Amino acid sequence: MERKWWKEGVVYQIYPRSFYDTNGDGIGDLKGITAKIPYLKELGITIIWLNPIYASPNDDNGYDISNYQAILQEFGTMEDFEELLSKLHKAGIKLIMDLVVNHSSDEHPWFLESKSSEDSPYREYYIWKKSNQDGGEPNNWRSFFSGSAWQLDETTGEYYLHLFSKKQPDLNWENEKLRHEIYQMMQWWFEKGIDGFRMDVINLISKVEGLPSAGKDKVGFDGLAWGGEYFVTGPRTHEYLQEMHREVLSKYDAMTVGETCDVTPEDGVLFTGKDRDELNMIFQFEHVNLGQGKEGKWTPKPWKLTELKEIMDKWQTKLHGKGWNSLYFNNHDQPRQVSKFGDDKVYRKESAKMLATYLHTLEGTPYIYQGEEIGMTNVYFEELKHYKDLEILNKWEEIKQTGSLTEKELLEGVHVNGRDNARTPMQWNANRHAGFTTGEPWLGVNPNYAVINVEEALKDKDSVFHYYKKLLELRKKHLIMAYGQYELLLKEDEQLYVYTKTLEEERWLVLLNFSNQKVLFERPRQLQLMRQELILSNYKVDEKEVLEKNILKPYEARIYRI
Ligand code: ISL
Ligand code: CA
Repeated sequence: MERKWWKEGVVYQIYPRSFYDTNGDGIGDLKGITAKIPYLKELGITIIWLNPIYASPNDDNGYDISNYQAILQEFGTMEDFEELLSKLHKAGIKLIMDLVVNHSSDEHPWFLESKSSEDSPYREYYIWKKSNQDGGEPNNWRSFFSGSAWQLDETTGEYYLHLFSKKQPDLNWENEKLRHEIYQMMQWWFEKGIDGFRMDVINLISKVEGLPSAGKDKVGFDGLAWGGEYFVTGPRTHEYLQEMHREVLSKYDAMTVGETCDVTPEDGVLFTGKDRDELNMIFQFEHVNLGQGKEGKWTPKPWKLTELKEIMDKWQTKLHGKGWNSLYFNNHDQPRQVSKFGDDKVYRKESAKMLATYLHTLEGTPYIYQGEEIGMTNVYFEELKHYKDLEILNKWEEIKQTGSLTEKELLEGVHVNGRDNARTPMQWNANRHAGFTTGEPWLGVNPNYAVINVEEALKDKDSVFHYYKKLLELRKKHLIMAYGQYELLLKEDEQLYVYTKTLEEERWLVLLNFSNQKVLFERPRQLQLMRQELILSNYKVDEKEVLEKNILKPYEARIYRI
């Protein structure tokens, strides 16, 4: 096992817009993060990942960048950033930034230049095409945010590609000049002292030459098609990442995590393999995409524990000794984990602790998304108009035209999977707007803040927060949590998730009840117990209770040394 700080650390993800507002404009800011360093320190995290804080027209909350080397005014100044970074480092916390370079904003000077004329030196910074023979879009690709992935620009009469919103034109990575501009910009941030990058949709940067239309069999209700085969982990992806590593990453003790959709563990080994010189780890999506129906996330359906086991087991075993996993259940794009994978009503605390026990005992680096550590839940706004996310709003426009879902059906889907579930303001206390702002918050707070908030969690010794704190302390003491090899038991069980962890002579057993019922655990015969020492549990357990036939309470979690 090769020890690394980014393997042993625990990452805390901050969505700055919703974290803490210090000037009453209803928008979280950098000073707000600095103010909360003592809180983060107490929790015990060692790395922070910040969602984009760069200059942006905010079509997609900062994922549309108009200046990669300036701070979004609403968030503060470059001085505020420098102060944050130096205070984090003083507190022993590292900082990784979001790198969004599959696309920029359409208001980036590169794009303004690029669209001005076919002869612009910046033309080749983006992906331009003439219309097809019928005068329509160059191909049939659907964008991630509904509608065609192409937008006609009047100035030159050509279309530009945007896999996301039309204000997020895709950068042309085929262009070496563009690539080197990006490497220089990354270097500039490293020289400022940051510790790494989370790379947005980094496996979309290489597109298949000619940008062919997807097959007729892929065309959907909107006449468009998912063109993933032509841009997901395209032909030059690994070449670009190796070049980036050579030019920039290899010069720093950097942490990198790539956001990669539609990847297999085999891809995972290619992206994160020790000798590949690409990335340290990736975010894969298979487990968070569980339970999607005919219109994907908008039409949720039940998922089974055996499906989750199959996915996670595959990633755990196939990357062991070869690559490295990142461990997460939620982030700024996903519903709250306790709502999706646990129970956000009766067993909110129990299931939040159980899920934490799971993620923090798998092999890999765990990520905590802000508010997860106090068990924040999905928000169930009563009308679509209360949501702000363009993914939701674009889908709403789309269904008005296609009629593929009713408004009520869409609202139900949004309640389960909408991205704003994760983006409601952090709940600090029971005061107005959860203590997030003295003004009007940019997105409504979750009405449950009177019960679920940081102040409450700090007071209650039995809170989700204090359980996370214990887990993080344990992780600092016991290398087996990060590095131990995972082995699944009771593969077919639909309620219990049981596995062992092994590191040299050390062996742990993790017992998790993923259901809201009492479940009988019968010790599998192949599981030998040399000893039985309870390390952590989310209910009171009689330490003398012998592991043989035991009743596990709803969402119970136990870790034993055996
Ligand atoms: O959120 C999703 C599910 O509908 C994804 O499709 C998501 O858009 C995808 O994972 C890419 O996410 C990243 O890039 C987007 C940005 O909107 C997301 O917030 C970001 O995490 C475009 O930059
Ligand atoms: Ca503010």
